[in-house]
Amino acid sequence: MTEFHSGLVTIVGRPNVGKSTLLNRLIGAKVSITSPRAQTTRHRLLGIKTTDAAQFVYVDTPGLHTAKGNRLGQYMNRAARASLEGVDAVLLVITATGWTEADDTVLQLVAGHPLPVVLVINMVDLLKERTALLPLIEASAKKFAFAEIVPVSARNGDNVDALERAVEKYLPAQPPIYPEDQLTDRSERFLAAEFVREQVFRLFAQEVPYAVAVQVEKFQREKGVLHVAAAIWVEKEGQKPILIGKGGERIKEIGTRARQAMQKAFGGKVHLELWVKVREHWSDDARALQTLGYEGD
Ligand SMILES: Nc1nc2c(ncn2[C@@H]2O[C@H](COP(=O)(O)OP(=O)(O)OP(=O)(O)O)[C@@H](O)[C@H]2O)c(=O)[nH]1
Ligand SMILES: [Mg+2]
Repeated sequence: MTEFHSGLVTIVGRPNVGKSTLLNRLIGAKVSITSPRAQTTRHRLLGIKTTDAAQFVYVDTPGLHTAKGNRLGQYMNRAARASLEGVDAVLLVITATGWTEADDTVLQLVAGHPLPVVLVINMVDLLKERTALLPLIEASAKKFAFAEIVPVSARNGDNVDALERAVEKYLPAQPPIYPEDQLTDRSERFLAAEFVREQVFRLFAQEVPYAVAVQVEKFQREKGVLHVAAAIWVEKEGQKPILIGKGGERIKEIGTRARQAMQKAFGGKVHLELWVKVREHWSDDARALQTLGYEGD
C-alpha cells in the first residue's frame, strides 16, 4: 500500500471571489455559507475530505480587505492572516475577470510565507471563450512563482478534481489528522447560526447584513425533531422592522430557508424559532463581539 498523506490547505483571497463555494465543492458538502455579498465569511473554518489515499483539511477564511473599519473587520482580517500559519499549502483564489489591486495585496501577504501557492482562477463559467484565460495565466505566471495555476468553476464543479490532484502533491506523508467521517471542526450549533446569517446576506440589501449577528440560544433534539431558537442581533432600532417585514413576512422567509438548509445539512426535521434583538454598535464593541463568538481565532 502507498503511504497515506494528509495536511492543511488554506484558502485565501479578497472578499467575494468564491472561496467558500470552492471549499464546499472540494469537500462535497455545505459547511461554509456563501452569498453574492462581500465579507460573508467571518470565521476561520475547516472543511475536511478523506479519500483512500489522503485527507485534505481545507481552511476557509474571511476575505482579506483593507484594514480600517470596525473591530469585526479587524477580527476577520486577523483570522485570515492567522490561517497562513502551520499549513502545508495555500490556495490563492482570484476570478477569471483578472487581477485587481485587492488580489495583489493578498498575493503580497501570501508571498511572505515559505509555502507552495496554488493560484485558483475561479468563475471560468463566466467566460464565453476558454482561450480568454491564456493571457491571464501568462500574466499570473509572471507575477509570482505559483506552484500551479488551476482554472475552475466552484459553482458548477468544473476542473475541481484537477485542483484536488494538484493539492495532493503538497500533503506530507502522515496519518489522517481528523476522523475520516468528520466534515468540519465546527459544531452543528455553529452551522445553525451561520445558516440563518446566510439568508440575511442573501435576502437583504445594503447595510443590513453587516449589522447582523446570529446567536443560537437553544439547540435541542426531542423525539426526533431538532429544536433551534436563535436571536438575530442588529445594531440599530430602525433595522428591526426591516428584518421582520410587513406582518412578519421577511423573518418568516429567513426562517423557512434557514430551516431547509439545516434539514439538508443535519438530516431529520428541524423546528426553528427566530427573533430580532438590538445591541447598539455590537460590531465595534469588544465585549459584544466576544459574546457573539467573534474571538480567539
Ligand atoms: N458564476 C460563478 N459564480 C460563483 C462561482 N463561485 C462562487 N460564485 C458566486 O460568487 C459569490 C461569492 O461566493 P462566496 O463563496 O460567498 O465567496 P467568498 O470568497 O467566500 O466571499 P467572502 O466570504 O465574502 O470573502 C456567490 O454569489 C457565489 O455563488 C463560480 O465558479 N462561478
Ligand atoms: Mg466566504
